[in-house]
Amino acid sequence: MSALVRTKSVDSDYDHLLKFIVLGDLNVGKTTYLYHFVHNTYSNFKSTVGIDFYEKRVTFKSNINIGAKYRLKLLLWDSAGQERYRSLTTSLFRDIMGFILMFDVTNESTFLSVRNWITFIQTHCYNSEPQIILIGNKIDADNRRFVDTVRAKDLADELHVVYIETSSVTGHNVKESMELLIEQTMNQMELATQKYYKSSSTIDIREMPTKSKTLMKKLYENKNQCNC
Ligand SMILES: Nc1nc2c(ncn2[C@@H]2O[C@H](COP(=O)(O)OP(=O)(O)O)[C@@H](O)[C@H]2O)c(=O)[nH]1
Ligand SMILES: [Mg+2]
Repeated sequence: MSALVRTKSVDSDYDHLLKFIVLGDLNVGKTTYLYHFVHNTYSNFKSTVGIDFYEKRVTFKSNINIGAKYRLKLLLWDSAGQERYRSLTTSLFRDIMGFILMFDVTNESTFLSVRNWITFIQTHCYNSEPQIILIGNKIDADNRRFVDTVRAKDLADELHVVYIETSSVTGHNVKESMELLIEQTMNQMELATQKYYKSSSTIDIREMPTKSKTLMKKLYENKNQCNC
């Protein structure tokens, strides 16, 4: 089963486990962004050494299974930047479902690295359609801005990813950008799950997301009743 349809065991206290990673050059604000999202406040960190992760629980209202609400456990991987992406452990990428690719709007070279990061993700990610959000961070430092919104948006369009501007200091769009990645990932996961069970002639209820079990069971029964 792909990472996208992997879900919790029956007794755990969440419905889905989502693994995201924040990538980008050194000092773009990755650690500050994650800290702000998890703790809802700003803290000035020292640069990350190696890779670490944060955990956060959120609830999510499904767009696909209308009325369904899921308890999500987010595992948010932080990473060191610079050219060290080459040495990032690629096995980590196996389960990553969503990527936050960050650059610093006050530092052009971090913007110019975005293409390299995209290539890196495409090369190492096991999911053929990874969910990626491009973030231009540090918009509070507007007087030092080097990369304007239009230019960043053009690149995002070309790369077929969503572009959002944030400030990890003020918290502007921090929650919103993470919520968008969650939504994109959950939509993709639920659609893949539906497709999987619709096309399956046999069904193993133990493999289903608990919250979707009743719904999927109904779907499967309807499918069996259908003559088409
Ligand atoms: N002005 C401003 N500074 C930021 C922002 N985000 C991070 N920083 C600062 O940029 C520096 C590097 O941040 P850090 O999170 O360690 O970057 P990382 O190497 O990508 O993890 C720190 O001094 C942060 O306080 C932001 O949104 N605005
Ligand atoms: Mg860091």
